[in-house]
Amino acid sequence: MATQTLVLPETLTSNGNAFDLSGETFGELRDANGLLGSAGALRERFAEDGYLLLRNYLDTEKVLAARRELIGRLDDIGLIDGTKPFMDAVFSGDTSGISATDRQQFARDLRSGPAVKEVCFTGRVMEFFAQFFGDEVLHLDYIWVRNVRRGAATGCHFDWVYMGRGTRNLMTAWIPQGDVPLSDGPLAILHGSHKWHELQQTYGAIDVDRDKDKNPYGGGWLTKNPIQPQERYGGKWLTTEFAPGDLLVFGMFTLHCAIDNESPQNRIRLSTDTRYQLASEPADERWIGDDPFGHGMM
Ligand SMILES: O=C(O)CCC(=O)C(=O)O
Repeated sequence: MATQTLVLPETLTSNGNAFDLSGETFGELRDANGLLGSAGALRERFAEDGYLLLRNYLDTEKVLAARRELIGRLDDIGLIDGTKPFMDAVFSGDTSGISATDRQQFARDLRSGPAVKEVCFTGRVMEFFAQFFGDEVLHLDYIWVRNVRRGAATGCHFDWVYMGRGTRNLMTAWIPQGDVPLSDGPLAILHGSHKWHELQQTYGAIDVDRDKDKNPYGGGWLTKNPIQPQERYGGKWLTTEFAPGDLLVFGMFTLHCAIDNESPQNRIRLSTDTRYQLASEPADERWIGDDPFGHGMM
């Protein structure tokens, strides 16, 4: 039985909008470690919850190597405060190196490091999806590296609006590349949202590239305000404090957002998100290849 261990602060926000932290509307993600080894039980839980959380599942050393690699790249352009422990990834406050750097090239450098690729595309993650899908797995090649400084957060969205040109049976792996305590802006999942068919047929039917300029959401996010979908449809926002080795998996129609990074130490939140499917099913070509362009190009 999952127990509630999360100690909540007075307020938590996403893009400045406060969550309702009362017990019926906010809680903690439950882990699915006890179901490992039974694909049927994992699929059943996923169908029920719209996500699976596996604690301490990935090779922690490899995750820490990926973290080191990412921080090294941020440090190369002056974003890391050298007076603080390197692995804390404390923001230097100096963004002059970013403006001088080609942002797209820098994002490419972040996602193409060997240690990050190893965590996302080999070993435990692939083993998990092989078990979950029960057949040969294809990973999309794009690694979305999030290096989120204080004050920033991802708005509420379905991943499908960005990568909906292949199978609907596509899964996201959100991997904390290091500790992500509540203060540093972890991901939150709106429990129950994967069953909201009306939202799938409205907002969920947009394609951010095809419907560029003419979708009512002005981009890929449903809203910046996590309360809004809850007021309309219900559901419970769930999050947790993540540690290196944790793996969070969810589907294309599970609404999620990030909590604002309010790190008192000014830590940069580091995570990756990547996608997996059955090799036999159609894949969204925008996310495949040596240097996939992702969305926003066609
Ligand atoms: O980490 C984030 O801020 C957003 C991640 C996300 O949207 C995803 O994993 O699909």
